[in-house]
Amino acid sequence: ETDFNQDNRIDFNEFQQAWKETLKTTLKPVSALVIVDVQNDFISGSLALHSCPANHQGEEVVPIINRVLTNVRFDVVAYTYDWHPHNHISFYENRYLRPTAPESKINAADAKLLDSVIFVGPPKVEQVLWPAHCVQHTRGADLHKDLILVSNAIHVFKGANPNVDSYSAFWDNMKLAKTSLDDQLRERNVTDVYVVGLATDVCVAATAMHSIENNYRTILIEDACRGVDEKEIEVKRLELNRHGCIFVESTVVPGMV
Ligand code: VGL
Ligand code: ZN
Repeated sequence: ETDFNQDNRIDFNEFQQAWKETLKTTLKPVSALVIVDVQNDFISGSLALHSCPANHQGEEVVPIINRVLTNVRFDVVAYTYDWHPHNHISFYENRYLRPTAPESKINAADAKLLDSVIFVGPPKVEQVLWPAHCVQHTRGADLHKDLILVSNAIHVFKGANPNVDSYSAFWDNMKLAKTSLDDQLRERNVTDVYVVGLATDVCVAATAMHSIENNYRTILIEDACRGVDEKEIEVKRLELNRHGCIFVESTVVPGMV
């Protein structure tokens, strides 16, 4: 039994081409800071009031992200927005709007806040029921007022489909639709993606995972994130680590003083 297989040998030119690509990113990395969902509802609004993300400490990420933004010369900055219509599937308040699938352990009508329910669809999806949050064009969906906004940034809006949630800023939870983030990063030749924001174990983790899947060198700046659940944060940390995500404190990011 051998791994060597005549038919699977890579062509020498292909090999050389692959190395050229590797060398390009090794010698000249292009960095992007992706700032995930630093919106009022996750800091002082509906989710924070239900002691959901951030353990009420979501606002602590703002000065840290600002420090990173002002000290580190990122080639690209992207802001993501949770951006839901009022009838969104993730809202606890909307649990009567859709029929529960027979295999769901909990009927949506009997569900408690943060329970997970399977809806019939289409598409059939398992969904955690969050308090209504980040409704499009409301104050709760605005970025925190103290967060520095840089010009020429990318702005990505996700979760606009009423029937499918989107934790990641790259794909929705069912991978039915891609946002523009990957194309926009690629257009700018980004190789390295630094992820910060809210919530560590939900949208930050999902975004970091898809960043790795899209072959970006992915770095999560831990002190610039806050999460919902300590256990879940650890689970996601191990999973991301296993897939090659790098975890750092903001103080060691090149350029930080
Ligand atoms: C998020 C819960 C629901 C997040 C978004 O941004 O982490 N969490 N929607
Ligand atoms: Zn949401």
